[in-house]
Amino acid sequence: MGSLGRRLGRGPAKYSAAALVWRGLRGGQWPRIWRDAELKRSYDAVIVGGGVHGLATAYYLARNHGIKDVAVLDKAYLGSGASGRNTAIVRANYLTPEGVAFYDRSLQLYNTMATDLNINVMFSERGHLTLAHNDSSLRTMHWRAEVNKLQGVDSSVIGPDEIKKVAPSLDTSSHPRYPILGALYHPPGGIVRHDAVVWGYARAADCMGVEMHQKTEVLDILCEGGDGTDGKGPGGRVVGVRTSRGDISTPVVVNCTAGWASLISAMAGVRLPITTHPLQAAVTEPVKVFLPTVVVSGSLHVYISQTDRGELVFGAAVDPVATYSIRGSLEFTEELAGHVLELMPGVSRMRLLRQWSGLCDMTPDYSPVMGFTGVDGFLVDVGWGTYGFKAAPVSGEQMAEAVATGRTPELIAPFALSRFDTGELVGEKGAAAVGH
Ligand code: PYC
Repeated sequence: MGSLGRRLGRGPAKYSAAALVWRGLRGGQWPRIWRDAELKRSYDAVIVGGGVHGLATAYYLARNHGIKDVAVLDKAYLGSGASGRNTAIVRANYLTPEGVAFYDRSLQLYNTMATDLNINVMFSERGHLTLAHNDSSLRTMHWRAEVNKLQGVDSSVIGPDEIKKVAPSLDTSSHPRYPILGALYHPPGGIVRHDAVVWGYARAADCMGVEMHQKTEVLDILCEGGDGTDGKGPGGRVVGVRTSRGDISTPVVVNCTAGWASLISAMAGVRLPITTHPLQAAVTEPVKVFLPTVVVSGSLHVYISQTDRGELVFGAAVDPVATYSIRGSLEFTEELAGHVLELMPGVSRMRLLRQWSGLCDMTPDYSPVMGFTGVDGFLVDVGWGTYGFKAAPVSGEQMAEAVATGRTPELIAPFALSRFDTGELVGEKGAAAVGH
């Protein structure tokens, strides 16, 4: 294990393998993995949202562009939003060429993340099966497979016999109400330990001088020159941020929030075409590992993976109403259990241990909104629906490039906010994990 501290020039021995073993054996005195810095009154850039997107943006600003006078602000704790609530699935088998190229770059970055950040993110490239239960979804799977292959991404449609070999616990017989007719098989897909990604980016950014400020709520974005009230809106420029701990001056604010993306953007006078819905998930008790791949069923609105510890992790579609409430519901559990048992009757005696939910910002075309806005210095990396975790590395890399160069990188150009004016949408509904 190389020393991140040595490479990044701070605390040389702090993260070496020898130091970790020594501390483990002595049983105590673990150092903080990021500093608790004083909040300054000015920064070169402020990032709102201390989840994987905000932290990755800060990391790449410092690492790729030498921009280190950066504050990441979060009203709660790092990873407290969608970063710590998602089901940790990664894949690049999207439907549009723009989506495939973008998520493929993210998978490449996930592949080298453990070495880049010197942390075991438990990346498990175990393959990803999207089941088709009717002719129209089978047709979409073929469509996705062809788009993927053209872009060099490994995906193909397989039939029930091969599905049975990949995931023996699935009922591939003709008995179920919705028999499995085929699947899109995507070997490079898998799962990653989401908390480790948060900690890895935070630690690495901290080592380069970025500051993370938790429990620091953004109350307003301060602008000048715009045509709205308080100098906000089109034609304006960012001059600072009002926080629960005082005002900060800065020429650049990047909105990397999920759940509150439209509220934060409205503070700069920028309107987003987003509605916010909760998404519920659940986990079982651990059992011996039997599910070697990720399984998704669009028609049954469910995705399933098994952690290395043996728990089954389940997710579903977003709740049908727009709300900021993240209460769990019995309807979700009932429906989930019914659908899972239809796919895998053998798990009927497993017990659900926990369920939780998080907020998803849905856009009309099921693609994110990234890049510059009509307000100079105000950038957005938002609208991640139910697929934000898998995009964090590439989003951070590309948003950092946009901030540093003042230009929109090619990979994120299709996701500009202006597409909702021009009508050039990037329709990814057919590849959003489950039907919405
Ligand atoms: O888009 O792969 C996906 C996904 C998994 C869980 C929620 N969305």
